Amino acid sequence: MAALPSGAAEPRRQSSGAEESARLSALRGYCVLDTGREARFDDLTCLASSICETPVSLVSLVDRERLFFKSAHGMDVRELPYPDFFCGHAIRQRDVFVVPDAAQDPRFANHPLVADSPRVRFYAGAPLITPQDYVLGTLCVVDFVPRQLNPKQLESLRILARQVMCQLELNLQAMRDPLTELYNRRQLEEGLHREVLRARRIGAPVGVMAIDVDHFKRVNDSLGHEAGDIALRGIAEELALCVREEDIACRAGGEEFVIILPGTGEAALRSRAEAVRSTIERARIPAGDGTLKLTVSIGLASFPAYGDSGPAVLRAADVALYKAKAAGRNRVVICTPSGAHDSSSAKAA
Ligand code: GH3
Ligand code: MG
Ligand code: MG
Repeated sequence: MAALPSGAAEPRRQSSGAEESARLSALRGYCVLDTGREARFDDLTCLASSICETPVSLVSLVDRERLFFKSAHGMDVRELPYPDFFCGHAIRQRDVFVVPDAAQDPRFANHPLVADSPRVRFYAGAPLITPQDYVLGTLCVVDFVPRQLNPKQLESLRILARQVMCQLELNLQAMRDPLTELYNRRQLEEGLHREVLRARRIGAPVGVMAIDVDHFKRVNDSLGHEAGDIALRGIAEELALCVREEDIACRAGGEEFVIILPGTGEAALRSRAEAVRSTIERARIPAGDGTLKLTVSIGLASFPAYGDSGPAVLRAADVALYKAKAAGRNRVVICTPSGAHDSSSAKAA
């Protein structure tokens, strides 16, 4: 017997595949999955447990095939392979989702965590709603006896969920380059480090593209710095169109960009890079009052073939980029692990 608190908004309609994939993409954009514990989130779950008088409180993010807990108060758990458990239902609501007694609720009574140890009985989860209206997960409280929250506790849970969302937003701002809204240099280094660790664990490759706009100084010199900024934004928009959900597109600095491609080995990396190069070559990049034709040079490298750490792979991609410039620009170069190079997709500049 599930119950919404009185005054709760109507449940959101079941999300379509496209909506769910946009939601997952938004969740990945916050770069919080698989990150470690942080006191500012732990403080909020501690407060939620204390105010709601429950032994457990979690910041739960609903990923494609799991729940990832950014913070877990009162329970030593990092993730659960049950995306459709309580939190999976809670993210389809606009208000707190309450299950007073899971053992009496046909949706949850047979779930292993309800039927067996730890015999969860009570759940209340406030949705974590982004400014773009995606629900990433919940701030939830859990108990092992049936119960309810009083109106003050419900309101406190809503407020604390908004505070969790504020922390996630602050993270996002600290990760983004303000001009292009791509990830910044710091996130490039942290993201690459994280992806290399993950790839090492699962035995997968990580591809890296180092991208530099050709003769960009001429844009500033002829049209002015402001038009140059507009052109950089236009290039970033074109790059963003070339990336998949799991890729990390960054502005490394100036007119240099890096795309991290988890799970992408050499052959796929070459063809993805060639697609980026030709996308930019074909695009009309806005600048000043008109548009510009610009090109990029791209250096490629991948983990583990070209380096055994994030910085080593990035250095190898930079060496390849330097060679692409020296060979005439508007081309893709991948260095061989021994340092020789081949121009896989050379075009006359
Ligand atoms: P190359 O093909 O060798 O890369 O030539 P380039 O002119 O692109 O390279 P160079 O490194 O000489 O110049 C980079 C230019 O990018 C110089 C700098 O003014 C410009 N630039 C860097 N950051 C920004 C920015 O944030 N806004 C603008 N408008 N220009 C920038
Ligand atoms: Mg440069
Ligand atoms: Mg350049």
